[in-house]
Amino acid sequence: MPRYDTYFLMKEADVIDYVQTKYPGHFDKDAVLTVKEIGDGNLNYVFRVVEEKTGKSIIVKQAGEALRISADMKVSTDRNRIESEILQIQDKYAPGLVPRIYGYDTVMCACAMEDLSDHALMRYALMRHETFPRFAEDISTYMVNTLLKTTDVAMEHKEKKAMVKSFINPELCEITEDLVLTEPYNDCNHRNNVFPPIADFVRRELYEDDALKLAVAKLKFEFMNNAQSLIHGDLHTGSIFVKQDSTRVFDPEFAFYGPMGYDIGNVVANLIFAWDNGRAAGAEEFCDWALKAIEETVDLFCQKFLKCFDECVTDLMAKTPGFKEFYLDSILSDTAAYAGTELIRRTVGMANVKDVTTIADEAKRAHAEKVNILCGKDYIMNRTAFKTGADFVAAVLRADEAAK
Ligand code: SR1
Ligand code: MG
Repeated sequence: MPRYDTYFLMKEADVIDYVQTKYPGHFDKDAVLTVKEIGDGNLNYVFRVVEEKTGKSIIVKQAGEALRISADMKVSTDRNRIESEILQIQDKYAPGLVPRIYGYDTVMCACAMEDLSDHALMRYALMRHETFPRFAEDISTYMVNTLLKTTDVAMEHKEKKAMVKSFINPELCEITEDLVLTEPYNDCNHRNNVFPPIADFVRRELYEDDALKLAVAKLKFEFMNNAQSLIHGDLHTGSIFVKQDSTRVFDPEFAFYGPMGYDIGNVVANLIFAWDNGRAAGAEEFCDWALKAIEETVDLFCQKFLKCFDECVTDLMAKTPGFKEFYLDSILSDTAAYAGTELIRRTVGMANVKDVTTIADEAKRAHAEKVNILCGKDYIMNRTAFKTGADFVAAVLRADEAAK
């Protein structure tokens, strides 16, 4: 029997023994267990272990040395430690909005966590045009609590710097620097996935737009240098589980100290992908909900941010009248800009989203992709103009008209 003192990539057949060895007591030692690999992301392996008789279950998530999306891409397995530690921190700041971590193993680069199989992966639920009335309320609470409370505004500054050090995540950040903030504008690594019917549009609107490239170059260096708060780093709808009365954010392996607008912008952009899908299917009620969810997410974030700022501000200078409004303004401007980079990179970059790629009708998919690119450019080039949820929604509708 392996003693798990040397790393190896587990197969389904290894996982029951692993769970019984590493987490004794979670199941009876003679429990009859089944295991299935259910991972759906680009990077890791996710195993669900279930005891049918009692309904008890556990998730084991293991980081492989090569990424699932591409065997050529190798990334440090330390991402599993980062993810486990961050989920434990976030459970304190945003209780009930992240999965519980039972433990993690730095040798096997695997963590065990609460099974949320009673929830649905948000991206797939949205592709079925299901709506979630609690979503804006929950995600705005999650973002205010995990983002504002990890800044220098709220934290003791030396403690915050120790967190910056502990969660430095150079390899995963490099993926974002390349896939989100470089390649969509030049295809320098020849791995963009451009939908052939819009190839000329992409060349004209992205590869040949020097003003856009300059704006994105500034955003790239803002991403790399603004250690503002402990961000999730990949807050798309494939990192969120939902059911009607619950929202849980998981998979923060891209987390590091960066600009909080990156997370908020990712949520906005991924709701737009859901809207694209609903629009192509003629699901009008769903589309209205998606736009409302964008509006409410931004507006609730602003309201809760201002309240939370007063409750948790510790820095004397940050208490200066006018500072919190200035700070929120800069976050909204970053939110717009990074919503723009997410819209563009998921449309033309290496890692696309199924909401859009599964639109079967070629003309409708081309339209959706043009909307994403035009809306993304508007968010980036006019970033300081987006102050309310309604401003964010208006840009989607403008792009929809312009793409016709
Ligand atoms: C190589 S990983 C591709 C993408 O998947 C992750 O979820 C991140 O979004 C990353 O950019
Ligand atoms: Mg992920």
